Amino acid sequence: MNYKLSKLSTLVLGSALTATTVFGSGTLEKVMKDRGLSENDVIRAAKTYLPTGGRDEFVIFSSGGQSGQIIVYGVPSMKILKYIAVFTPEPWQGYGFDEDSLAVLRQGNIRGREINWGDTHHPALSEKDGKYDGRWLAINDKANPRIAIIDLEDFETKQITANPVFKSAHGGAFFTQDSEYIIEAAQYAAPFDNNYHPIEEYKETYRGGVTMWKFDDQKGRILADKSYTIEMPPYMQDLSDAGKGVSHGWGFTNSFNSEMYTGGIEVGMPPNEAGMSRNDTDFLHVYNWEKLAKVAEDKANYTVVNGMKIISMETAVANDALFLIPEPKSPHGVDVSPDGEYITVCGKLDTHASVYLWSKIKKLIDAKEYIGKDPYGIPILDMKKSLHGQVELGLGPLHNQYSNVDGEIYTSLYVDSQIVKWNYKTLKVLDKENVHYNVGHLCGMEGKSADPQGKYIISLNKLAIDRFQNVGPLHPQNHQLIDISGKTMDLLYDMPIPLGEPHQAVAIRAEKLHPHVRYKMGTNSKTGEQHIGKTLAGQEKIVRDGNKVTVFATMVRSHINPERITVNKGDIVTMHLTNLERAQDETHGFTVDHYDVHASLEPGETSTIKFTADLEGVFPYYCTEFCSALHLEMMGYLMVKDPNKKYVSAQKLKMATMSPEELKAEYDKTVAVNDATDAVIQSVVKFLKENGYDKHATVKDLVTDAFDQYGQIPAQKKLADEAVKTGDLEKAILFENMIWQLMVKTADVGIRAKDALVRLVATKQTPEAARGSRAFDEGGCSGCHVVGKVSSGPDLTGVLQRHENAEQWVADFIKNPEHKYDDAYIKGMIDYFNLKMPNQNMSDDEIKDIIEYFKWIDQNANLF
Ligand code: CUK
Ligand code: CUA
Repeated sequence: MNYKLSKLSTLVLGSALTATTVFGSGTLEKVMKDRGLSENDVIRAAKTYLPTGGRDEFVIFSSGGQSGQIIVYGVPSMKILKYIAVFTPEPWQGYGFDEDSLAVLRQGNIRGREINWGDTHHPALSEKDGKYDGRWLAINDKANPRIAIIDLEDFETKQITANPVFKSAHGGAFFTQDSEYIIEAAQYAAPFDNNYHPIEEYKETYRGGVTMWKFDDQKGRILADKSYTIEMPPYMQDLSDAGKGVSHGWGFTNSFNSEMYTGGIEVGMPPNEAGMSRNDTDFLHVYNWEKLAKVAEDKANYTVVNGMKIISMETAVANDALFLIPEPKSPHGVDVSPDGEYITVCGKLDTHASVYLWSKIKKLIDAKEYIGKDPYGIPILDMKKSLHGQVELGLGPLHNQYSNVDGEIYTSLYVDSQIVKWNYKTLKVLDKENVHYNVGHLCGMEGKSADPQGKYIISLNKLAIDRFQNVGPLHPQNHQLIDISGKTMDLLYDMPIPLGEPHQAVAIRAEKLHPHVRYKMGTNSKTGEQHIGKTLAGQEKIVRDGNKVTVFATMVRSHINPERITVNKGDIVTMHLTNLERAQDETHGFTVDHYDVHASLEPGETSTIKFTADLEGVFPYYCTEFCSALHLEMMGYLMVKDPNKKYVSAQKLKMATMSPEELKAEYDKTVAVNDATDAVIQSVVKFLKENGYDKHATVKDLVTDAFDQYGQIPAQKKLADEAVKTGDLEKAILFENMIWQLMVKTADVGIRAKDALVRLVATKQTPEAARGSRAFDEGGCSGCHVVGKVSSGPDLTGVLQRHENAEQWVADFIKNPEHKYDDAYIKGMIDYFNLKMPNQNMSDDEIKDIIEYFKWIDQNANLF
């Protein structure tokens, strides 16, 4: 048989079922002993282990800290799934290296300057009724006050919005309970305008603030012109949270440096850290954003600075929409309970958590009962009268998360390196767990939504110290997974995070996410609209307009069209690239060597790269994703000529050519291989149809992909036949080869579909049958017997029907074949195959299992 074909037949016939490994008894004990694992280790491993092909229950979106990106991983397996490019160029995704993603990245320019990184802290998931709806993800950049929006349909960044009045921002991003707004609080107070103001005028000209970004939750975009900023005193606003349920419509932001200390060690003043933490208390800011949104509709109520509507403190106060409540000094986290009634504030420098009660706060506000006003005229509410109570937790409490148990809350202790579980209603501490080391945020499963899921808490540790292989002075971060389903917490898993310092992470149930696997043909993934460069097969072209060259190109396994582009030195080259694939995961990457461009084109996507061809020479361009067996051939040349130079042609080499007879023989052979390959494909198609492939969505998708490839064959066949007509067999052979390529791709996907279908429709193997299958393979039986096929030995399908008292007969034969060599039936077999069944020294148990395996084969005989 022809090599190409026999290889394919093996694939088709031999890959339908893969043997399941069955470990003997005692294996687990041996592994535990060899690896020094305790029983607890093994239980923890089992709690987090995700078998190949399995899916996690939760998906985590972690901030990427100074990497400016987002990290996506699964829980409980802690398998990293993706880094989403947000504020920083990321070549694998083409982000920042093609024109369309650059357009998104450049939305984040500040005062006309390109910024190519971010300090991401707080990711947030969009909400409906305070519950995650799985549609949009937002994240802030603390260093360059910006908010980015990621679409969870394709996990791509769609928008970056710069805050035009803040100079840094920390208390974002936080969605309000119906995703009406995204909260972004400033951090380091600074003038709203872009002018110089002496630090001596800090109290007069420096300001804090909270920006309420209006969000269109249908389109998933921030509407800057419908957003507004609440001017706040130059206390350093820190974290925020949106009210929900009973406190919906309100926002909470805490602060430090209500001392308004401005340092100056260089002029002999005590340092910032001393002056900024002198007072016993700072202020929790409480504001009615719902009311202020209405206030901001009237021009008389706001001023505009750098294009941003500003509601002054005075206006906010006049509308009874801004209040301060003392909170223990230098707090960090503020977290609203799932029902919106309890607001927990943790102070880094205080050992207590303070639980405020919304109904108490509201009562004081309604009664206008104030204990005074701050220097800016903002009413101050009494701390004691606002508090539900305080609990001593330990050193350095920072952040909180909720679980599914009523009243249960988890708080990180930065200094103690512990997680404490306590009850914010009864104010009782319930349990503590050590973590390694210095934990910042916690991530509960939907743990800050109105519907926390419990089960796990992730501890986002700041230091890893001795937990991992030393990789130099810059250590990875450490995310530790903790099981909270029991009475006490149990630390399950350490995951090193090798990308930036993540601050907060948010978790969502995996089933709430519905990302797609391909784009509508010709989509600009950054806008969701049809791309101006959309190019279908047959529409490829190169358009010249002066020194502007525009290329409309397509990519499909395994070629780039066009394959040659010649331009003059200095030409500005724009290439629109469309990935024509419909097949899942068939991404093509594209680069032109030396020109610092790269695009990642997912199935159906169109993207544009642009460069000035200012280097003379020959530049290969190629597909950067290993997309098929002929991926290396997926290339072309950009040729850049200097129009002012004269090029002398080199002499042509004379190459030996084939005789017409040889060409004809080669052509015939190629066609014969294609016919035989097609027969194999048809057999797979028949199998798929007979077994109702279209009833199974995953299989159906694969078959669609396969036919996408197959459907391209007639066009190639036409070209081949035309070449034969004109007598150009050389060309005809190349087109026939192209057909073979398409057939292999079809078969490749077709076989995957067949495998998937067999797995779906076959009955489940009993443990005995699975062990038998393993014994059959390992004992060497499969060397001569192929199930469903006559090979060097007979097909064993139906072997249990072929003899009287067959189970016993077969068992005896395996145990002791020599005794039956003279049996008439066996004699015939020996003659036919010219082979004697050897004694494989199977144990009685193995033989029993093999019989069970044969029974399973017979149950599924139609599938082989
Ligand atoms: S922050 Cu870093 S640990 Cu920016 Cu929310 Cu607290
Ligand atoms: Cu396309 Cu490699």
